[in-house]
Amino acid sequence: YGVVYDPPRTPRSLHVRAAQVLEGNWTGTSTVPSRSLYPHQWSWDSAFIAIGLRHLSPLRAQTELETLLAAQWADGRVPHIVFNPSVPLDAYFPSPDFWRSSTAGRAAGAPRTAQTSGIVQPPVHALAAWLVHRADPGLSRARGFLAGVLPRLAAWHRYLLHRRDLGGGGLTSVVHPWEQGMDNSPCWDAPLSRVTPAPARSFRRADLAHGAPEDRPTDLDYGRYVRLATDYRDGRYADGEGDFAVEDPSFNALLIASEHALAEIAHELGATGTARHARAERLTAALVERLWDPAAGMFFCRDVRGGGLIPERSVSGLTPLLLPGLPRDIVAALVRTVRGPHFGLGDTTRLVPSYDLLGEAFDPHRYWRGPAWFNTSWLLERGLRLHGERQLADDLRESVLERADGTDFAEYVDPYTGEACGTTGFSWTAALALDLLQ
Ligand code: 9WN
Repeated sequence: YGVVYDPPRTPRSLHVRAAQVLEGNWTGTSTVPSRSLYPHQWSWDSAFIAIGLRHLSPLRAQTELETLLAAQWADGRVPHIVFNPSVPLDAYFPSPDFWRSSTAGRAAGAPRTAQTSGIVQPPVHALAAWLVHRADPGLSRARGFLAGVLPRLAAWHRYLLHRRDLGGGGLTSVVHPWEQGMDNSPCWDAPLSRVTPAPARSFRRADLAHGAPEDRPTDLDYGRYVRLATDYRDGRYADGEGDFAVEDPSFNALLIASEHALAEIAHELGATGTARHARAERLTAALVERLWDPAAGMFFCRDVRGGGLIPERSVSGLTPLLLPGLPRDIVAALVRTVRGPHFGLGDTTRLVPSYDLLGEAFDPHRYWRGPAWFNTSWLLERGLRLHGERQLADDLRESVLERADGTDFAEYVDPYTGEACGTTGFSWTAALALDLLQ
């Protein structure tokens, strides 16, 4: 007696630490991907973040999406970055003075006050909005959340399907590697080789102050990114003229999944949603027709300017597994491919590598040229579960949680060793771990 009861300290749970990452990265109206490397709001990050945030605060999750959509351009595009005006210009490159959205973007209807980039990112937003709604339908209805976002999401999809059908086959094209979200994927090497890089001295990278150069894209890649973005800006962000146009399987699959979600949203608001489901099915057929490669057992990108499929195996070509309307033989082939030697899931790897383990350009540390990312594993986990591959999905879920935990929510990891790469305290890693914990 006389002893004060003082229980041994237990390590803080994964749930609590994930919540702390998201709390620390919250600005009051949205969440930055990383305080150091990415100090603004990013489009597809916010969608993934909202999917996790809904388990902590449905209100914050709704606000995250509303903040992003408030910066939508009048032509329907949702910008890939919404800049935080209180962050110094040199904290991230390219900064608002590069994009000049409120002047160069005027013809395309950029907002007058908010500063944004002029390119887009994958349309995960309608899927996120639907999942966020379902986390707390009462709050969502009371705030008119879905009724508020539906017109914006519909305009966003319209922009992609009409202004960005550059190949003429019904699919959407990306006009910059940053749009697709996997910046330096080897899929872009061939189409990028036709782009004359901007001189290295004409810009100053900010990312190298926070990330190891061997984990980031090269200076040559950056020269080409800058050239493409400069040309797009100088053309007043009009679509259809640039040197780079690629139909990407992951970008289009996310659009299709979001189109299905938009049908659910419309249905919830009293419409039938049938036409949107039908459109999603037509897009799925176009995806198979234009991008499926039976010999490889996966989807490839199509180089719209160069005129053919790009024979590089990237995780992007597996992502369509998340689609409900995919033919059974294609589902079976994708499952074989993800377990086979090129991706090694459950064999040599525990999270899905971003690129072909046997590919010439494979590098286990360099960004999207091999490392495993948490958002792509989350998407594949959903796809495997949807198509009845329960054991594979369970194992992948376990690995995502274990690596998120063991790396302090790394941005990405070495696909063989699971070692952390890039930054830590990365928002979508924390958010998607939270989602899988439920
Ligand atoms: C350029 C924010 C973004 C992600 C992308 C990822 C990376 C930016 C960069 O970071 O891209 O948009 O500066 O490298 O590739 O997927 O959205 O997390």
